[in-house]
Amino acid sequence: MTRLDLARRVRPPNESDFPSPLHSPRVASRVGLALGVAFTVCFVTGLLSHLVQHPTSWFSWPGRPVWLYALTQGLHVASGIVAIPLLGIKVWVVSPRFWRRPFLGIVSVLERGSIFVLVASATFELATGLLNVAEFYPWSFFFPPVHYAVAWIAMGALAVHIAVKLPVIRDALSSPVDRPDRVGDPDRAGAADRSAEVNSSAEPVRAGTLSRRSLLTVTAGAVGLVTLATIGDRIPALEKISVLSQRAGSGPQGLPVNRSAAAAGVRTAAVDPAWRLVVTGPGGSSSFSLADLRALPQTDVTLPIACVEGWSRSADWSGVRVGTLLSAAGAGAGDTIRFTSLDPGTYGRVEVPASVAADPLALVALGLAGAPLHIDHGFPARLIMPSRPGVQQTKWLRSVEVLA
Ligand SMILES: Nc1nc2c(c(=O)[nH]1)N[C@H]1C(S)=C(S)[C@@H](COP(=O)(O)O)O[C@H]1N2
Ligand SMILES: [Mo]
Repeated sequence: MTRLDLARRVRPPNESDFPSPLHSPRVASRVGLALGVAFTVCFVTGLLSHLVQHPTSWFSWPGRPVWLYALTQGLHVASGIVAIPLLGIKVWVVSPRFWRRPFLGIVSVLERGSIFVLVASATFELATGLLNVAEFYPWSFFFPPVHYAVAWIAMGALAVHIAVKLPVIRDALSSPVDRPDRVGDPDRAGAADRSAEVNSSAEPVRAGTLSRRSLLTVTAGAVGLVTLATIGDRIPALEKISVLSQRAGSGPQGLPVNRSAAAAGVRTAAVDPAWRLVVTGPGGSSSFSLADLRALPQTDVTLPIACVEGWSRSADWSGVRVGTLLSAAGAGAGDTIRFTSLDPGTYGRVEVPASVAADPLALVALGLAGAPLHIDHGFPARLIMPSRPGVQQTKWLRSVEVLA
């Protein structure tokens, strides 16, 4: 074999090296439609979660129904999880096009550039989201702002991609998936056998290969499977079949624990008899021992913990209404309330609008499931509010401050 022969043999592939009829815009557009829906649900619910945690003047998040945040965040994680197999299959279906010549030229560069940005940012979002759910952080940046920023890049690239492809998408979606791609179809992937296909009513299926419909069925099956494997994080009744669910099994008092008292370094401080809850506002400052808090009127509420990682569990809490403490401290409707924990970590300080903290269902909880809080659930006192992210339900409370 001459050198020239060898060079020819190891040439980069051509689009026509992938003759399978599965590499068709009719398949790509259908998988793409499902992926577009998943990305949109994921983006909108992620945006909501961001706004809930970063209040702005034009946005307020309702406290009812109390499970609303559990629902939107559950959808966020569930839609991200189904997007993983969808993205993999979509990229495989269109992959022969990556080898189309010419590589250069303004349209080609724009089109491929946007697809590159889309695939890279979407992969980054799905990978970091999944690792975050698994509480594995093999990176040095703080997850939420980066995940949030890259989401905008992905959605921007998705908008460009859909705009560029709209004629192809319309055409591909408006005809049966098994219909052969038209001769000269600019988005036809495999170039082989065109003449043979024109007059036949369905794409020829070679022995041992999947039909397009079967590929779509397999795709739907993959989506169903990953959903069932993880849905127990959100629906306790399905925990048994959810083999991949992160929170299967439960922590003390029937509720999972993300960060234990030992991990937060508060084991000693939390059980110190000198512990006081200090409440400060324009009306002055008061401090409450656990006995003082127990002597105040007690309220029972049933509210879910809805972790940003997608798991949620409902529980019965009892304690003192935050609103009772706030009116004594002289909080006004437009104030911000800061809750501080003994835990010096990221979730040891929470700020919410006074209207959220004064919700009649928002408690400084002292009890859970009919017993005093387990230390891992925030003994002696923790915050629990309706329809708020788990990261804001701070445990091992130390102080409540009214910030004007
Ligand atoms: N002080 C403090 N409070 C915290 C956390 C924390 O790390 N430190 N984790 C939060 C998170 S992420 C969640 S989901 C809930 C979980 O509450 P649980 O452990 O009682 O189930 O607690 C929240 N409260
Ligand atoms: Mo969480």
